[in-house]
Amino acid sequence: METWWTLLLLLLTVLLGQAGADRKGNVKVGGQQGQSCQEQMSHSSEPKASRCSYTFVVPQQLTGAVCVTSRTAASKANLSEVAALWAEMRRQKGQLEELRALLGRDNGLVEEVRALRAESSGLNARLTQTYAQLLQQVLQSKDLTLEQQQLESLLLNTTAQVLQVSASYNELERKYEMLNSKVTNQSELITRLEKQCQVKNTGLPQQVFSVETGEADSDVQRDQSATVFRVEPGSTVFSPATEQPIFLTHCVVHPPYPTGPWWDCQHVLDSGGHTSGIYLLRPRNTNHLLQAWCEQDRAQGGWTVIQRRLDGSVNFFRTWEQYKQGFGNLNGEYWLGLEHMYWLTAQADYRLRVMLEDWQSRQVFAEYNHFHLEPESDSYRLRLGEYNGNAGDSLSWHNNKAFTTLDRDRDAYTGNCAHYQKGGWWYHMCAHSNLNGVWYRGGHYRSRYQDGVYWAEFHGGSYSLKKVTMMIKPI
Ligand SMILES: [Ca+2]
Repeated sequence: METWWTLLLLLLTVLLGQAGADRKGNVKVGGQQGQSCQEQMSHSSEPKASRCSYTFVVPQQLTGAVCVTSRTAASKANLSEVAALWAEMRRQKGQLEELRALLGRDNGLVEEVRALRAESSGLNARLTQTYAQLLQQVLQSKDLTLEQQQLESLLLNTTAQVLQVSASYNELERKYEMLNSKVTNQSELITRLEKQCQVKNTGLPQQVFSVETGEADSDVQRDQSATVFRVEPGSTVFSPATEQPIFLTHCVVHPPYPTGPWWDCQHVLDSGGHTSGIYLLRPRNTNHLLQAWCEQDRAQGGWTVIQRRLDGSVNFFRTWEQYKQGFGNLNGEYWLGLEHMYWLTAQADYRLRVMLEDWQSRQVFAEYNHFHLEPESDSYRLRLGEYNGNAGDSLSWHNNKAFTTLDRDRDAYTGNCAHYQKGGWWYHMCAHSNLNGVWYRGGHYRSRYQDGVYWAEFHGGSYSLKKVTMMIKPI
């Protein structure tokens, strides 16, 4: 800065000296600038010379004089002050710029803060709204749960009522069948008595009747302790207990061979009973009496029928107790009873033959070289041998499975298969065969569940078979 000021002074001096030369003309002392200074010197002697207070310095090295003001110190002070002020001013200006820049940034921050506040307000509003919605949903969910519980309770009550009605209906049906049997029996009794009278009158050989005290004729026996009587034709028979006339349940003519009870139908055949029909059986070493249909005409005979379907006349959607004791009509559709099957198959080694017939009268069979049931304590678990036949094997899948009914669930399914399949069977998860299902007319059936009388390997699960017979025979 000082150098800059010095140069400025030198320039001013030169300009002043030139101006003086222009005014006086021919002054030549050591150069033009020297002349100018001398002239100024002469002027300085004048009264108003104080106005010009220059000091002439003529350095030898310079070609012209250098003018320096006599008030150099003061001027320097003023100039330095000015310079200081300039510097201060620039510094303050700089600070001002910085402040402006900061202010600008602060303004930006303020805007950001405002925007954030606005956004925060928006978020708070949305949060409040979401919370209110959530609360409403929770309240609605509670209401729905309550309604669902009420519906479930209602459903359970309704199911219980349906079961009660179903049980009542079954009971009524049973009573109806019993009464019907009584009427039939009485009619048969009258007919037989008439025949006996005719025999007596005509002198034909006597017949021996096996009779059972009881109410129904061909119903699967209800009283296992029933007594077997030999009745002479023409005699009046009374029940020892009730003194009521005994209903002749069936008439088996067997003069050539001894009367029963027999061990099984093979025993009947071996004893000369070649006619298919109802026989009284008592497995070896037991006092367990039962009646069964003996099939002596098909597959070499000797077969004890344990199950038969042929016309849909009997309802097979039954309870455990009914499946245990047996039900139906020995002349038609029936289930021999798990307990009877157990006693029969416990006395010897048996095989099972399943005979099937479709609605086009095509007949097939499935045979298993071993068949027996475990006792009731093991839910009459099925034990089956190897398959042979032309129907396909739809029972081995049920091997080693317990028996399940609508009121006793022993299957591997989470629900009760008997409810869906409408029968009782050695259900697994659930069935490849369902021979105790609903008897549908015509074969292919439509149902919500696979509940027909089917054998999956023969026409599949949605085809209800026309005729089915399950029968056993000792090996
Ligand atoms: Ca189950």
